[in-house]
Amino acid sequence: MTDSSPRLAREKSPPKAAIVHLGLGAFFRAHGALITEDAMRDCGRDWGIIGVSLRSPGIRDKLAEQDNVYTAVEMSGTGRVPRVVEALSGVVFAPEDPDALLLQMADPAIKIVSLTVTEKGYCHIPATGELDVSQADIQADIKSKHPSTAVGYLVRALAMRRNAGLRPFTVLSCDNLPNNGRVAQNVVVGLAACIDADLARWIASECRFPSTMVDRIVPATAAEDIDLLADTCGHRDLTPVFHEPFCQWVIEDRFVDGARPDYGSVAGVQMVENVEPFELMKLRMLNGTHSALAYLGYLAGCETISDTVLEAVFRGYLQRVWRDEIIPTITPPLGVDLTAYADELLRRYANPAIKHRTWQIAMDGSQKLPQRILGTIAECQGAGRRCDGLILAVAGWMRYVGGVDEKGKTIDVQDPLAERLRAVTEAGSGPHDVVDQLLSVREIFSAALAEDLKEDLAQAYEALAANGVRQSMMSYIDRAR
Ligand code: CS2
Repeated sequence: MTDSSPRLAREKSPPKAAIVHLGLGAFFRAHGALITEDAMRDCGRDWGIIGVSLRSPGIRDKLAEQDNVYTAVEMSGTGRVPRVVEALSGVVFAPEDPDALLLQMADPAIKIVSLTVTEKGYCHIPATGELDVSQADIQADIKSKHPSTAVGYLVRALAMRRNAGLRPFTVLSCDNLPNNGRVAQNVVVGLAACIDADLARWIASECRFPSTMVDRIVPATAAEDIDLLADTCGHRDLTPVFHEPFCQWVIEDRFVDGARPDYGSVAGVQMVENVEPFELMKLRMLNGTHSALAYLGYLAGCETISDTVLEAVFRGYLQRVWRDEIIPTITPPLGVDLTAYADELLRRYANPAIKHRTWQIAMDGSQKLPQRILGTIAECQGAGRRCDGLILAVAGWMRYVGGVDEKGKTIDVQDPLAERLRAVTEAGSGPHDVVDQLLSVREIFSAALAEDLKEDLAQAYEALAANGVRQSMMSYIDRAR
């Protein structure tokens, strides 16, 4: 990037804010923000977004230098299509001034607070979907009026609205969790109940928490892409986002007083009564195989998802896992052909312009495995069907959290439970013991599933250690013909 390139600048005046979005990462900036901007264009009303970063000031600082606009670049085999996004009305780094953010959230002009805070941002117990009150951050948010968690901000802002006699906002979860609206409701009402029972009752009856299914592949932005963009577009953008062409957002149409942008007018968006069939399909077929490819691919030395599916063995593995293990557990949403959906996923994974690192997807496996893979395994086993492909993926995760890849190189394992998982692995005396120890982590595996899985998992784990990823996949493919 040359410093002489002109700085990116806003062309129109910023829209008036009606949405606060918590978690201003690349995903939201390449998905919800774009869709909201399209909806604003169609309905001619202001649904500007105040983007909130909860953890670091970096994005706020960069966006401040360019009037809070940024470039979203669609990447495909045929080229790059840049678009400047002007949907942000403002950007806030929450810890710097929690009171100011709460005041904004309590402003009657705000109708929606949306969230992309990742699985762990809900501070819930994955197995039950309820608030984990034992977490230190949640304990702190019960006591302090200056929250640190997204859940804390939601509760304190809703309390302010109630005290001022205002209507609540809609809480719109956009994270990859089954029933994400329900989980959001559980944790918000759960925290409110620890503070004020009347507030909890008011939120439960007046607030709305629609579930949504979000889908677009958006890798973390890499430094070299930023340079390339400056060369292609001629303007300097400190924080662009790069995404695939595919975009889907399925939203339950339950908003407080019906107040929402005309999302339904935007291509790729569906307003529905019940999002569950879409969520299940996407979490199991896309995110489940993404995680499988992340662990197995990383161990085998593949840097990105597109690198994995360049190899016939990974493609063969994927196709069998979809056909024999995942699809049989899913009731498709009306009109959707799951085999065609799988074919399209494979094409999306193969997009050579998207550099989605296996390491990035491998993060936070303890929070992801249950809804992405373990539910499918439990259902297969319940129906008496084998699911050796998914078991191999879990064994891959177990090898991954052990912290050493197939070439003996150390892995930087990022997971809220990383230390515990590593300690458990190191204390294990031999493969069977390691598998047993990891299966005893109850946040991830139920006792019943652990019991059902232990023999097959130990075998898969040993095979991975002895023969490596590719050979193990090959044997699986041979058995599944
Ligand atoms: C990925 C998702 O990082 C991950 O865990 O599986 O971010 C995935 O790219 C999106 O859900 C696609 O919609």
